[in-house]
Formats: sequence, structure tokens, C-alpha cells
Amino acid sequence: MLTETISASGLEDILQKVVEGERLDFSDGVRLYQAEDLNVVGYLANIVREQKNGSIAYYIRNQHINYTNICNKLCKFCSFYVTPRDERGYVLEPEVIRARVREFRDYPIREIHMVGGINPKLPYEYYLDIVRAVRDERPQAHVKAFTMIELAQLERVAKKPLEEVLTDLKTAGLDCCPGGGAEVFSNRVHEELFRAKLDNEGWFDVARVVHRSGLRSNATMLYGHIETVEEKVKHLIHIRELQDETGGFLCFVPLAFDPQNTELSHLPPPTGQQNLREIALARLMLDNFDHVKAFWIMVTPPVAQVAMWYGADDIDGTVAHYEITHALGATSHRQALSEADLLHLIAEARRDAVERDAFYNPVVSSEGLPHSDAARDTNDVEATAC
Ligand code: V47
Repeated sequence: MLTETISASGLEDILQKVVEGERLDFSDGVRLYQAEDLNVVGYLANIVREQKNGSIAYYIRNQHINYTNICNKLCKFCSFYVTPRDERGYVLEPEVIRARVREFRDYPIREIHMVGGINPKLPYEYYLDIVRAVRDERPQAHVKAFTMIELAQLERVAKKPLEEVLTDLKTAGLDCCPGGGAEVFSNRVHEELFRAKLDNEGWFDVARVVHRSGLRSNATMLYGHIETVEEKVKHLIHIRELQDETGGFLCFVPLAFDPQNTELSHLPPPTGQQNLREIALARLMLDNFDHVKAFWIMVTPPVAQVAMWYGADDIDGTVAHYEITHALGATSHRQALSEADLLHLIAEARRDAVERDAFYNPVVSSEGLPHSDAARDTNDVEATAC
């Protein structure tokens, strides 16, 4: 039955490559995007997912902090930013950030994800101060902060080489960087949607220096707007090439475009089918990435759950307060899941939950068990809204 389905899909040659661990090329990627039977694409992606991560589904207890919504890049896909003159603009002072971190002091957060707009008024010391504030307040959590776009801005305001900026940031307490700002590596899309922002080659140049400095980062792709299939496959191959060169990427995160309150609000949001296909394509094309994340806050918890069988091995985390797509009035998404919610989603999907830190090290309880086992054994899962 399965053999017949795969044969009918015309993807037998790709199945063979996947089983033999052979790298997929550009035309394979295009065919996988165009294949009618998504379940076959998911089946292929699941082979790679299980080769790399068995049945593990990672999750993390994390907190997001957006230090400013003021941005001068005017990206058409973004609902989060306001221009420097807009009265809705904010900047969180280091003490406010410290207080936000302190709010969750009784909850064992493992990662604090901190990003913001490109606010031309912020001085270099501000960035170091906010990293120090998080590090001081929460020494046991990893600080994951600043996209490649923000790092290019820090280099500009610091007026010194990026290598030195990264040394300062590491000294302040930075552990790794998130994947944002990559969008889609296409000059056409760059010109149409985010012309004022660092261009594609600029993103790669910064990522290369970041990885050479010993810091690891994630990579993303924003899909579901004006990009073409060919542009997405090129994006994935480009990221794969940089991973071959540096080995610095921890995880790939396909980001589903949310058109609400953006200049592209006439576009429909990606469907469940599309979200699963993007996750499967990432898993199949990025053979040198250990992890693919189904970011539940964008694809919804039910789709993230099913994605555990379509290539994803990471469902992200408890994510308190995600503002990038929830700032200016958007109300359709949840802001947080409890650890119990995540464990339930993963268990119902028949995968094995493992709590991780920012580097995918399992978090071990005081009894020496991976935290998810300890939680099940003692029935001690928090229902905190975080
Ligand atoms: O770079 C902006 C995207 C990114 C919208 O590394 C939008 O673990 C959807 O990078 N609809 C920032 N997306 C967020 C990001 C991220 C998120 C979660 C996990 C990780 C990680 C990284 O958000 C931006 C942009 O690509 N974005 N506007 C929107 N309307």
C-alpha cells in the first residue's frame, strides 16, 4: 500500500536518496514543493527526523522580551514595528527588563530570547546593559539575543569591528543568537518587502563572523507572502552551504507569515497543509542541521503537534509574551502554553518529550532524570501561564 502510494507520487527516486543519506538538489526541492501528496513528503521527512532524533520531541521553558518596537527598516511584512516618531514607540530600560525577568523567578526558565527593532537612538552601551541585566537576574538561563540585522546595527553604533562587538556581548553574557531577519534570500523579495534592511549577502557575512567567533545561531525562513517555490529552495540551499562552511547553526525555524495588521493584510495566512510542507521541506533539504523547529505560536499548537511526524523534532517552548506578531491589536493567537500543555501535545502525538536548554542539552532533574520523565513520575507539572 505504502509502496503504491510512493510510486503514485513519483517521488521514489527521492525516497532512495533519503534512505541512502544522499543530498537533495534544487530540482528535488522544487518537486517536493509541487508534489500533490503531502503525506508522502511528510513520510520522507519523518525518515530523516527519526534518523537524526529518533522519537524525541524537544521543548523548552523560555521567555521572550522585545526591548523596543521602534524600527527604521519599514519591512512590509511586519506588524510589530512603529517608526521613530510614532507615539506608540517604546524602549524597555535595563531595569524594566530585569523586572520582566524577575516576574518568572519561581519558574525554571532555561532561555531568554531577546530581540527588537532597529532603533537608531539606542547607544551601544544600552545593548550591553540589557544583556547584563538578564544575565545578572537569571544566571542559570541562556541569553539568546540579537538577530544578524541587530548585530549589524550594533557594529554601526559601536564604530568598531563586529568581532570586537561579539567579544563585548559574550563578556556581558550573550550565549547564542536567534535566527530572525533572514526572511527569504531573494533580491526580488528583498527589494519589494524589506529594502531598507541588510541585504541577503550582508546577512550571511554577519552570520559567518558570528559563527567564527564561537557563537551559535539559528536560521529562519519567512514564508507565505510573495515568495516563489524556487526562491524558497534557493534559500534552503544557501543556508545549507553556510552550515557546511561553519557548522554554527543550531536549528532551523520555518516562520509562517501572519498578514494581520501588515501592509500585506490582503494575503491569506498559510494553511495547515502549507505549514507542514515547509517543515518537511526544511527537514529534507537541510541534511546538515540537527534540528527543525515547529514554532507553535505561529503554526498553532495542533499543527505543531502533527509536525512532529512531518520533520520537526522541536516544538519550541512556553514562550511568555510573543509580541512580534501580537503587538498592534492581533488577538487570534495564544501567548503562552504551560509545560503541562506541551507535554500533553507531545504525548498525544506519541513522541518522547525531552526538556532542553538553548543548546539542546537535556535538562536533568535533581533525581538525574530528564525533566519530562521526572515530571511524569511525580505528576508535578506546573500549569503556570508561561
Ligand atoms: O525576522 C516579522 C518574523 C522574525 C512577521 O531563533 C514575522 O528560535 C510572521 O526570528 N508574521 C523574528 N513572522 C522572530 C524570529 C524567531 C521566532 C521564534 C524563534 C526563533 C528562534 C526566531 O519574525 C523576523 C521576521 O522574519 N516576522 N513579521 C509576521 N507578520
